[in-house]
Amino acid sequence: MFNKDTIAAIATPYAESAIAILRISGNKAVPIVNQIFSKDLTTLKSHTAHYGKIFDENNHVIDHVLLLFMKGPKSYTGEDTIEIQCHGSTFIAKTILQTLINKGARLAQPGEFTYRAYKNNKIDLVQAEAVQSLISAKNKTATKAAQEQLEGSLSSVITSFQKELTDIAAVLEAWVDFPEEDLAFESFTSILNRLQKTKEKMVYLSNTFDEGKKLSEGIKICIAGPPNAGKSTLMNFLLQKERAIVSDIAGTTRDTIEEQVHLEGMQLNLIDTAGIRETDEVIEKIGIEKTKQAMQEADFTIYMAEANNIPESDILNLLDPQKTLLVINKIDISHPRSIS
Ligand SMILES: Nc1nc2c(ncn2[C@@H]2O[C@H](COP(=O)(O)OP(=O)(O)OP(=O)(O)O)[C@@H](O)[C@H]2O)c(=O)[nH]1
Ligand SMILES: [Mg+2]
Repeated sequence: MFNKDTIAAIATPYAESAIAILRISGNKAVPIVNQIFSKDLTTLKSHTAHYGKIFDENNHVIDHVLLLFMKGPKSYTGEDTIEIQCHGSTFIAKTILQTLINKGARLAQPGEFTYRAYKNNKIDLVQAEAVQSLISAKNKTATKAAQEQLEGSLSSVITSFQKELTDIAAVLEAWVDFPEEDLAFESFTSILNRLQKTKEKMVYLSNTFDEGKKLSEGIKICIAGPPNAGKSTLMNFLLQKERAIVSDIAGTTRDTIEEQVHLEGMQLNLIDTAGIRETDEVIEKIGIEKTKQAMQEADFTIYMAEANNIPESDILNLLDPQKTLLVINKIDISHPRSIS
């Protein structure tokens, strides 16, 4: 149930840092903070920053802080909200939090500030989800997508579906309730068309889910192929560092190696794998099994082969053409045969 307690929490990670930020939200935020801050908050203008001291219960200074005051409803949660920026010692932040709790605040649950923003109609559920995506965004593209969602782009599409379906339901109900009236304001075909169009738009939107997931988690690209093809060389080149061991001994890479690289804002999760070949060697066999699994799980596979040793077409035919790029390597020392 939505609680009207005044809540408080440390908003920054619990670790030593330059500053730490505490947040307090609720209708008692001002009276609670007023008991421990060196300035009278009731005289301060909303959306202003103030330098001052925070005291403990024995009137000893805990820290010199910067305090931001945002009067509700013009705040993130829609309630009176105060942010306290103190020095980033975990002891200082914890002591201020404990003092706030002793003065009447309650420790916030995880996500409770955003929950209050939702309950107070500051954001809808889709935007609340975007806040989490924005916090966990690891690259430029994912950040942009989360920001757009937070600004309401996805919410407005979902609202338009809701509106269209409510309109259609109203027409259908009118037909059912007043069959004798012969309500001819919309034909049956036109209603079917509208439903069909809305369905198509919904399917299109739900198909973008995978795309969104790739944006936030990155695209998994597996580099696979026969031993000695140059897979690890390619991996190192893309990473611009000597991450994987390269040698002319076939079977050098035994285990899968995963590393990330960013390309124009997109995160690529590159996986170098053990070369695929028939072998009785136990460890290499396990590595090859892992290669096959990595290929299955990957969004895309770069299948690399040597120009003078291109696998037979029955092997190549096993590759999924939709998500495989065949790369012929070592053309400097050979001439590729034609691939059927
Ligand atoms: N001539 C030539 N040699 C290359 C090229 N690319 C890689 N090599 C060499 O080929 C050998 C094998 O390269 P790796 O990158 O270790 O091959 P791999 O596919 O990872 O091999 P495994 O880990 O054993 O499966 C190394 O000696 C590389 O220097 C290329 O384009 N031309
Ligand atoms: Mg290798």
